[in-house]
Amino acid sequence: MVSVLVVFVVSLVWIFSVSNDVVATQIYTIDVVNEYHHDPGAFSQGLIYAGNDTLYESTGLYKKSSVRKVHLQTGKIEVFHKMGDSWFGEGMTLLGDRLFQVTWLNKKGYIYDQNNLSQIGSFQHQMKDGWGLATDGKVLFGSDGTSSLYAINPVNFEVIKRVTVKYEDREVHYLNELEYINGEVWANVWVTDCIARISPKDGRVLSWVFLPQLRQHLLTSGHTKIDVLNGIAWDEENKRIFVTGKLWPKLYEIKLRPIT
Ligand code: DDQ
Ligand code: CA
Repeated sequence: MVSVLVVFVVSLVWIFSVSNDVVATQIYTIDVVNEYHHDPGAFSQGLIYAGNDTLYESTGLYKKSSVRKVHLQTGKIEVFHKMGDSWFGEGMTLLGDRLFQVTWLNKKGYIYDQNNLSQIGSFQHQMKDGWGLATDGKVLFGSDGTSSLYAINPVNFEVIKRVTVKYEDREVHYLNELEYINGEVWANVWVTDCIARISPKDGRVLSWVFLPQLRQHLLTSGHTKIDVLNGIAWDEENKRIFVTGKLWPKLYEIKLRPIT
């Protein structure tokens, strides 16, 4: 009788801890700390913070794609590189002193000098398409609009590793702009107001950031031409997170606040 009771209690504790694990996925909302001007003509596809109040941004759309060096406080474009009319700029990251950028449907990427944005190289990659790029300082992380997250060798551009991104047991598709933050890869999920915080080791979504208020506020204040949330940048030194969107007139510094 006593042993039956012990088994029962142990099972209950076990079930509770397991189910608790499932509901314990942290969900964050955000608070806006600062807002800055952002070029409303920038169809943002890649965003990086490089220190010294300097952002780099890659923009898309045929005939309009570009790479920019932007002053954070003013939103002023300090250096502008226009891409060829037939290219659609996508994710971009800074590794060493070079910017690596992918394009949408061509499996082709470009390498730029971070100072003058002159094109100093190009590469072919093995992802389905080019969507997001980020780096941990060693490898490139890439997304291609599927649920795959790739680790890519920055010298020969071969895929070192591919994980399927999953929240619990469901695949998370449409992974877009990326940022590497404290061992995690953060990803904008295309056409949602959500950022997935992913373990690059196994693709597990560790937590979610929900931030619909930014796009909604822009819409209700009359900015009806805006597109989706896209663009995450991380200032490692000052622990600042920046986000923006495609054709958004603002770029925001945000802080996360847990709501679960
Ligand atoms: N992507 O950034 C999510 C990868 C692609 C966005 C494409 C938006 C549509 C633009 C129209 C393209 C005309 C072919
Ligand atoms: Ca980024």
